Amino acid sequence: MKKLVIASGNAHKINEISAMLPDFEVIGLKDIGFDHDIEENGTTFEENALIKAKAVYDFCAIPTLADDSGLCVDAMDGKPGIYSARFMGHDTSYTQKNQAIIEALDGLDHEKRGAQFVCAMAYIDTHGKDHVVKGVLNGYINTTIEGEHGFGYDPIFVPYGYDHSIAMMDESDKNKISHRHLALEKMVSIIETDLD
Ligand code: ITT
Repeated sequence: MKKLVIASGNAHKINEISAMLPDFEVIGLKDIGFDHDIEENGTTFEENALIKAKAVYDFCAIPTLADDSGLCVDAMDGKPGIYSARFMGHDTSYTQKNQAIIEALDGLDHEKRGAQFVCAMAYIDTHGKDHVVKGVLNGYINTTIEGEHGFGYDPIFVPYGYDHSIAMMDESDKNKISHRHLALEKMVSIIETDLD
């Protein structure tokens, strides 16, 4: 089977990406013995995805896919953005982070509650060449936290055209519309051609 490494320490991301790549053998950082911290010092999702993919490819020389993603809230000038994982500190619970975003938007009308889930993916192929794509899911920030599925900011984000948060969807439904799906849709033909 065609093998690639997912350069992520986030088990939720790895599960979603693996489910969307059923024709590939997806291995993780533990499988290759990679336990370094990667400094994500880029200024964009694309730069950070590339930093992660390169660090892992340089370590193992196996084709590597990395995901840098986050929530951009219009009324917060695009924050937390690339700092989504670090927003309010790594030790703060997502219930607190989600509540803080709802409070920051308190009283705003629906049209001012716009937000995007963004996912940049970087792939380093068998020849060491890099490829970067991006997927964006548009929606809005709800007034309450709802749902148990997914992770992170899913309980407060409602995609346009839906009435409930992503955390109310099961994983297979999220994977049909998510920012991660939209990015992977662009990347999959590149990976298939490379690993053919
Ligand atoms: P790796 O860098 O090891 O992949 P990470 O979780 O630190 O893991 P990021 O730096 O890309 O990854 O931060 C992504 C954060 O954005 C994630 O921790 C969530 O807070 C948020 N996020 C991204 N995709 C999401 C999704 O599908 N649903 C909810 N929140 C998401």
